[in-house]
Amino acid sequence: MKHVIAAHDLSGFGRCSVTVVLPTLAAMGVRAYPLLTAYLSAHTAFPPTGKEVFLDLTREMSAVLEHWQALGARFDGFYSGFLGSPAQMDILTDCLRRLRRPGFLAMVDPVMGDNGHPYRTYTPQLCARMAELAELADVITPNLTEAAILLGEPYDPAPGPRKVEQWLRRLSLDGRRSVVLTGLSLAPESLGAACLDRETGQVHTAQAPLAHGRFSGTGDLFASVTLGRLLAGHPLDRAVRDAVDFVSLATRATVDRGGDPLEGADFEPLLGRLAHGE
Ligand code: PXL
Repeated sequence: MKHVIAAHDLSGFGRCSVTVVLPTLAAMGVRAYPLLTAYLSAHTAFPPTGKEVFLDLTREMSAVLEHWQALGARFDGFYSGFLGSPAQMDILTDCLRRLRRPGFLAMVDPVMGDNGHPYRTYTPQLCARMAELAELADVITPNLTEAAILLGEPYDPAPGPRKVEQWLRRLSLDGRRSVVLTGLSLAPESLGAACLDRETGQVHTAQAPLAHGRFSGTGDLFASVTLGRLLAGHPLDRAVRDAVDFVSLATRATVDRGGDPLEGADFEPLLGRLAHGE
């Protein structure tokens, strides 16, 4: 069994981050150790009410890592997502530098925004530090908004194949890291991803039927499935294909039962399919 540090927030309302990451990786035979960045009463895409709880856990993160070190923990991978403060980037950068060894897999999902806008809690300073953390990753999984922020380019909701390939190559930092560009629609009524595998230098795309609605947490679901497959030894294109298919399945199931996309996708009843490699 692979052991992975999962640095994400815990949001009470709305499925995203650890409430998605832990069950998904568990279903794929990966043991994820939650290193909580923040506790939120609800994820940040809910309409503001003035009653939001945001508990920043930056101080606790260092102490947690020290405790794990004292317990002699050994990790095969690292996966970070939503981060709550610039200081967290320092802690995680330091942690990654210490943990990296041959065979170690570091995935940074540079969670910063969606639909052309940064999330409410993401300042320009936080975005700049996220880019620094992402430089240490073996694989990054930005959506189109995050890719534009990382590259300092204007947001483009519908880039064509040539631009996608250019962006993938630039985001790979000369082939030092693999890149998965998510939330990419290459044909009407379809949604998926494109990836550049640093092992082969090749670009692949994957598309699946689109479910209408702005779903929360699907980036976390997508990255978790991709990571689970990579840790099982599958190549990046297969991992991305499976992630695209699974997110499509879960979001369409949610639409079919009339679920609220803000609450996230109903992925839990489908997790058995991941376990069997379907
Ligand atoms: O799914 C990304 C994410 C994670 N955590 C929190 C969020 C979001 C996106 O809105 O608000 C708290």
